[in-house]
Amino acid sequence: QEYVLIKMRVYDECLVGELAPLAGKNVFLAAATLRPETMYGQTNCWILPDGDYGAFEMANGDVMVMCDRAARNLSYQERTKAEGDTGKILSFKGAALIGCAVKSPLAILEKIYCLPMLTILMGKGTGVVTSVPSDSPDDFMALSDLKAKKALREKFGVLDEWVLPFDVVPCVRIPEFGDACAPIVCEQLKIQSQNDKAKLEEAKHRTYLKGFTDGVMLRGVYEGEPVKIVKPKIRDLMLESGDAIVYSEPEKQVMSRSG
Ligand code: ZZB
Repeated sequence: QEYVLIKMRVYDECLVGELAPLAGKNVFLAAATLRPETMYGQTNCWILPDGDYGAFEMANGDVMVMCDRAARNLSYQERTKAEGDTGKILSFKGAALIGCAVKSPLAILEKIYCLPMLTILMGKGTGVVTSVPSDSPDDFMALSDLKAKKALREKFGVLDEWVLPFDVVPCVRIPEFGDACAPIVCEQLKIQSQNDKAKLEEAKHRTYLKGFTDGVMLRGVYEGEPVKIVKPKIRDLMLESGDAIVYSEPEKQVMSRSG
């Protein structure tokens, strides 16, 4: 599987507390995505609060945050100083990242926050997931849960201002669903929460392929153009600017929740 790793720049003022050893460095959260064309619609970043994460120094001096397994993979993709050496400089639980503010490439919103998502799989991607609630049913439901449930926010120390002001940012039009397919499909299927696994799977089926085959860009330099034509161009744009890198993962990597 080949992902695009989006480099979400952590605002310097967030490098405090457990993250203080990273102060003064260029720190990025590395989010693995298959939908680079939806990056305009990012509203937050998802983290598993009790997941194991680390900060890794790359060959170019950037520090990237992800799970160990992803860093190990990158260390064999010529991204670290020495092959097989992840360059780990700090270990922490996901909880340390909640509330961290980032500037993410292409995002219309200047500042978005790290929030808890309980369904993140640590055996896939980097364990850092960028959130596009306009086009991803999982993201839409996880954000809706946090907005609706004060107790959930309190449980994870999430401040209202990190969540309540954030609404979907449409970025792809699908004729059948309008300018934001995820809320529409979640409504159609009467999905209740981020834990409604079977229905969310169905929602993903209904939207994933159509976003590619029928989607039209609503944002950016390719506004008005079909997703199926410009998706690779938007990916290349981010790779060329250095805002993203390619990340490959062995197909049969053992799935574990521990990373
Ligand atoms: C932005 C985005 C916009 C995504 C969208 C999806 C959608 P797949 O096909 O199952 O491999 N993701 C990445 N890593 C994880 C993880 N560890 N745990 C949970 N979710 C993860 O799914 C790849 C997508 O799953 C990635 O692409 C990422 O979210 C998420 F409009 O990034 B995506 C209908 C889906 N739409």
